[in-house]
Amino acid sequence: MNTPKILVIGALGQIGSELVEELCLQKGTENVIASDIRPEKEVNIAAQYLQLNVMDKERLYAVIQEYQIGTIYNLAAILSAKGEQDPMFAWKLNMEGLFNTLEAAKDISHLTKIFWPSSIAVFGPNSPRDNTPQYCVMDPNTVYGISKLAGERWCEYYFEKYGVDVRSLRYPGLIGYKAAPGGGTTDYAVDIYHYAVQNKPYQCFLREDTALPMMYMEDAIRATILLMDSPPEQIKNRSSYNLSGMSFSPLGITQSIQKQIPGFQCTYVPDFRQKIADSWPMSIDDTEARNDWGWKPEFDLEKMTGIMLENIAIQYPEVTTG
Ligand code: NAD
Ligand code: AKB
Repeated sequence: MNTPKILVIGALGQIGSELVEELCLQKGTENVIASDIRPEKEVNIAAQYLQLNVMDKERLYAVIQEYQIGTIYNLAAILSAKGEQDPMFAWKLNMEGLFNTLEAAKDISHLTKIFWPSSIAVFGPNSPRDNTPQYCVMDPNTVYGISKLAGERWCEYYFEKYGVDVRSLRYPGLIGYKAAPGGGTTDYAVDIYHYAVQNKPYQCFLREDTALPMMYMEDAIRATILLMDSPPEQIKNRSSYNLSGMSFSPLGITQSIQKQIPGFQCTYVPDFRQKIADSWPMSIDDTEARNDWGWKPEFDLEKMTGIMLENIAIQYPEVTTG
C-alpha cells in the first residue's frame, strides 16, 4: 500500500515554506505535496507543487483523492493587519478554507489528520494580558481574531461530532529569516532585522513598550510537527493550544540588535496596528501544551537575534556590517 501523503495548503507563506522544508526532511520529499494559490511557474520549492485555491472545494477533494492525502496542514489565511483592509474577504477565506478541509476530513476516509493554526489574536481587550491562560474571557476585535476564535470552536465541533482528528496551536508572532511575513501586526520583528543588517534606521509601527508574545520559527515548526506526531490520546485540547516562546517589545528587540550592531537606530511611530497589539496578550501561559505533549521552547531573544542577523546578512552580500 502507498504511504498516505501530506498536503500543505498555503505552502509558499512565511510558515509554509519552512514547514515544507522540515516535513520533506522528516517524512521524505516524495511524501509531501506543497500547494498554494500562486501559479506553478512562479514557484521554486523542494517538494512537488500544485496550484490550489483552498476555497475551491471540488478541486481540493480531487487533489485529496488523486494523491491519496492522509494529512493536511491548512495554512492559507489573511492575517491581522491585512484582514482589516478587507474584513469580509478575510472572513470568507479564513472560514471557507477551514470548512473545506474539515468537511473533506469528515467525508474522505483516508484523510485522517488536519492541522489548522490559530493565533494569540483570539484574545481581546478584556482577556488577561499577562501570562494569558488557556481559558479566559476572549473578545477579539479584529476580523482575523474573530475568524480564529470561530475556527477554534468549529475544530472542536468537528472533533466531537464527526471524530475529525484536527489539531491546532495558537501561534504567537513568528520570526524567521527564510520567508517574509504576510501582513500581520508582529511583522515588525522580522523587518527590523533586515534594516539592521543593511545599516539602515528602522521606523517601527508599534510603540517602543508594546510587549507581545513571539517565537522563533524553528520552535514553531518543531511544536507543529510534535503536536501532529503525538498519539491522539495525548491531544486533550481539540480547539487550540496556547503556545509560548518569548515575549519582548520593540525596544527590547532594538536593544538586542544594538548589542551586535551598536549604531543601529529605531524610531517608533504607531499606526493602526498599535490598537491591535494593545488588545493582545503580552505573554502566554502554555502549561497545557507542556503537560499534554511535552512542549518546551528552545529559543530566547538573544539566541534568535544572533541567528537572524547572521543569516539575513547573507541575503545582502553587498553590505558589510560592523
Ligand atoms: P502568509 O500570509 O505568509 O502565508 C499564507 C499563504 O497562503 C500565502 O503563501 C498565500 O499565497 C496563501 N494563500 C492565500 N490565499 C489562498 C487560497 N485561497 N488558497 C491557497 N493558498 C492561499 O501566512 P503565514 O504567516 O505563513 O501564516 C500561516 C497560518 O498561520 C495562517 O493561518 C496564520 O493565521 C497562522 N499564524 C501565523 C502567525 C505568524 O506570525 N506568521 C501567527 C499566528 C498564526
Ligand atoms: C499577526 O500579527 O497577524 C500574526 C499573528 C500573531 O497571528 N503574526
